[in-house]
Amino acid sequence: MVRFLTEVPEDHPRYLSLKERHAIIDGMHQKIVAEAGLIAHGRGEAFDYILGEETPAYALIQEEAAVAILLLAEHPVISVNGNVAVLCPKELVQLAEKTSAKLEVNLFYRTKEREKNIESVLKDAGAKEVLGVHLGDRAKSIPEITHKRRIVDLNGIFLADVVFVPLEDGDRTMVLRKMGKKVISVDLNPMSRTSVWSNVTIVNHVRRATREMLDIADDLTKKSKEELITIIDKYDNNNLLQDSLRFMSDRLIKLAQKQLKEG
Ligand code: PTJ
Repeated sequence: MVRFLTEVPEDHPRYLSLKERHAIIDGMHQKIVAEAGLIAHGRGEAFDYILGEETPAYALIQEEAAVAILLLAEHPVISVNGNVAVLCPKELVQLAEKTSAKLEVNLFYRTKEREKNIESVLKDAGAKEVLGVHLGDRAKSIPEITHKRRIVDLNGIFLADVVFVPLEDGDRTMVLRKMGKKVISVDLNPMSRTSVWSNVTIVNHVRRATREMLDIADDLTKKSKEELITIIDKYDNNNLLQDSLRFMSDRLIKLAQKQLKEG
């Protein structure tokens, strides 16, 4: 469990954002989050500010397609890094339960210490099984990747047909696609390599996205296989990425007009 060390005054106008920022900093001190995770979080914050820190309508369509793919998968795996272990561990564990997915720790800045710490965070959040740790003979290597994200679990990402990668750096997404796997990502930056290469890109804050996916999963588990296939067939990731960029640019124009009137 992450110990929250920094007190944030509840009456602060940006309480939630500050609380989250300090959770990431505390997570770094406790060797859960990588140092670069702070920079990645800051980049995400900037994009979320443009979204107005709310889920736009297009993201709900992306999230629905993502859940449909997870529910139809034979071996779905949720890949967990340091940032998401701090931001939404319970949501990830529950999503894994609802979609029969496995949880696997997969790190860019992989150390044994961080692996074990993230495993503990997930177990504290209710996970019964965590792959990607204590690998031994189960360690497999993804071809073409030279950094440590290449190390995957034989029973997890290696075998998976669908991999959910909340918060990612792009090159693995491309290689996973080349290996014939479907990739679902969450990235507030719709222009990142991960966003462009994923089968389904959710352009939303990972905490909001995973929470909403839990409700969507409750809804979609009541649907037939054919209905889930229809959701996926109708889905066009490229169109939705364009919608997300349009949403952001419209927001910026509206903000500029407001500023002009008020200023
Ligand atoms: O824990 P590790 O060792 O696996 O390392 C994880 C990090 C995040 C450091 C590593 O994957 C990394 O360097 O990622 P990047 O290349 O900085 O990409 C992170 C992407 O996530 C950026 O495009 C950010 O805009 C986006 N992002 C950051 N915070 C959020 C986010 N997207 C959704 N929700 C967020 N809260």
